[in-house]
Parts: sequence; C-alpha cells; structure tokens
Amino acid sequence: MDYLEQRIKEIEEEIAKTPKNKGTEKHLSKLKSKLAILKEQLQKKKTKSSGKPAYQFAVKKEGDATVAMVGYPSVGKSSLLNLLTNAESEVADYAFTTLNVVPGIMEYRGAKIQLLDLPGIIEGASYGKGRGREVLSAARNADLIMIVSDVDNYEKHFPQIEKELYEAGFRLNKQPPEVKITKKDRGGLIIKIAPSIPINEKDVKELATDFNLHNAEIIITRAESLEDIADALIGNRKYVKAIHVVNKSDKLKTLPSSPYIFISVHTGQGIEKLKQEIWEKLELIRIYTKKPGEKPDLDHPLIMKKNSHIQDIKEKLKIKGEIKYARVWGESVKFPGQKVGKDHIVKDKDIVEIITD
Ligand SMILES: Nc1nc2c(ncn2[C@@H]2O[C@H](COP(=O)(O)OP(=O)(O)O)[C@@H](O)[C@H]2O)c(=O)[nH]1
Ligand SMILES: [Mg+2]
Repeated sequence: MDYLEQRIKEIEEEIAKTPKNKGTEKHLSKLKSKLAILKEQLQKKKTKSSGKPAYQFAVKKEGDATVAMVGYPSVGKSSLLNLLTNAESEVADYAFTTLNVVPGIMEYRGAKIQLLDLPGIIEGASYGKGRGREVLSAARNADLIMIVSDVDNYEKHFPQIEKELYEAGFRLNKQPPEVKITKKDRGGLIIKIAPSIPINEKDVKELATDFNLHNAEIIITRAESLEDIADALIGNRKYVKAIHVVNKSDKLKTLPSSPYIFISVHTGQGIEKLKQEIWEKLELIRIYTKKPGEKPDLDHPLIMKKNSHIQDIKEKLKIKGEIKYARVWGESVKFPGQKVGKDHIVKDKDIVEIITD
C-alpha cells in the first residue's frame, strides 16, 4: 500500500469511529474533505499509470431536456419508460442485466423530454469494480435525475443510490459553491473568505496543499462547508436536481405521507403528478410565437427555459436582423399586446411576436 492509500485508510477509519453530532460536525467535515482530495489524488495517479480511458455509456441528447432514471433492478424502470415514452424496453420479473442505456421520448405540454433508462448500479458494478460509477456517467448530461425504487425497497435504496451518486461526483438539489481559484507561479496561497461563511483559512490552506496546490488565490463567496471547497478544488462535480419516485404503490392499501412521488405503472396512479413534477423541476415554459396579423399556433409551442428573454427566443428561432421590439400577450405583461424590448423576460404560455429590422 502506498502512502496515499495508507492515509485514505486512516482517515476512513477515523470517520467511522467518530460519533456524529453537533460537536463533531466540523471535524467530520474536515476529514471528509481531506478524504475526497486524497481519493482524487489516488485516482489521478491510477489513470496516469494505466492510461486507459474510462468506459462511457453516453447517449446523444435529444429533445428539449433529458431526464436520467437511476435505480436498482426490478423496481419497474423499464416499465415506466415504456409507459411514459415511445421506447420499448425489456420488462422482466427477475433482475436481468443489460448494460445499455435505453432512451425514449416523452411528449408533455408540447415538449419532447428525453428519458434515459440507465442500467442498474448493481448491474454496472457486476461488470467489475467501478463499473457502476461509469454507468452513472451517462447521467452527467441529464437536466434532472429521477431516482426510482418501489414500495418494498425505497427506504433502503434511496440512501444507497444517493451515496453512489455522491461518490460519482453528483451533488443533488444543491446550489453550487462559488469559489474562484486562480493559479499563480509564486506567492503562496492567498485565501479570501466572505464573512458569513463557516470555514477557516487554515483548513482551506491545508486542503489546497493536500491537493498539491501551493501558489494560488482562492476567493470563496458561497460555500456551506469545507467539503464544498474540496469539491471546488477537484472540479468536475455535477450539480443537478433530483426527484425520488416510488413505484408499485398498487401494492399498498394507503400511501404514507412522504416527500416522494408514489406511482404505479400498472394502475397509472400518480403518473400525471409525476409528469407535472418533471416539468416543474426542469423549469420549462411554453411560448407561442406568431407573425404580425396571424394567429399563433397553439398546438406547437416553443419550449424554452424559465426566465428566458425575447432575445433567447429570437436566437432559438434563428430570426435574422436586430430586434426592434416585440409584442407580448400573457402573464409577463400588464396588458395584451404590450410592446417590450429584447431583455423582457417571458412567462409560460406567453404569445410573442418579434419585430426585427
Ligand atoms: N405490482 C407492480 N409491479 C410492477 C409495476 N411496474 C413494474 N412492475 C413489475 O416489476 C417487474 C420488474 O419490472 P421492470 O420494468 O423490468 O424493472 P426494471 O428492472 O427496473 O427495469 C416486472 O415483473 C413488472 O411487471 C407496478 O406498478 N406494480
Ligand atoms: Mg430494466
């Protein structure tokens, strides 16, 4: 065992034997940050020596947004994909293993939402150590992660899957920290931390040094803990929203009160709510565009991100020329047909007419 592996083992042991409470919170956070940094160092060393590129399960992005389904086998992911989309994924009443990512397109409110059925983490893992992580790499391009389990297993599955995702670099439902790292040739480490942040300079210096960063300016404007700093140093973290879905609710007489979305692919229970939840989490809006003197096509909205500007619509439609103004009917304006400029922010179901010169 080399030095790094030895240190990793020691820190893991220390974390394991430290009780978790308010008094040890800071200490644990420090240990975990250090652990993350050392693991990354080890990983770098290994890929350098083997030179093998990581196996990829990437699928081409299609449609207006992409949702990746993650879960253990037999919870009903393939069944759900088949119900929501045009895809035909194999359904099996045993834990069957394919290593393919199966894509499908769900049409909702005029949007085309791509769903990806990822092979189960277990399935990936069974192909060799670390494969499970690589399977998860297919979820890196997703705009939303859907963690799926069933009524018999979700209490056990959800924390396990969250842990796997965390280890694979996903940060779910969390605002990314704001840390600006500027490497320098000399001058040592200069650390600037905004006043309200519960992190001290010494700990940041130690972490940066462990990461072989000796000359740099590190400006921290938003962070919750030292682990956020480790994440910023390592980089390559994927900050993404996630929802939790519990399938097979037909097996329950009554649904527990829970923050999770309970569905049954077999009876259709909760499916409409799930689609709504996906839509809301993706923060999509419908915009109906029209030409002067014509009626808008209400069957074919333009799908945009929430808080889009008139300028974004023009770009998406590839309209030539400069925007003179736009006319808008809908929630984002005070009266119908109001004239607005290119920086106006549109809302769901607005009707928009863009005039260029
Ligand atoms: N009771 C019940 N069983 C379901 C439901 N959805 C799927 N299943 C069953 O669960 C098994 C596994 O389904 P599958 O879609 O292959 O799961 P996957 O391995 O997660 O893709 C099959 O026997 C399905 O018929 C459901 O809503 N209720
Ligand atoms: Mg399946």
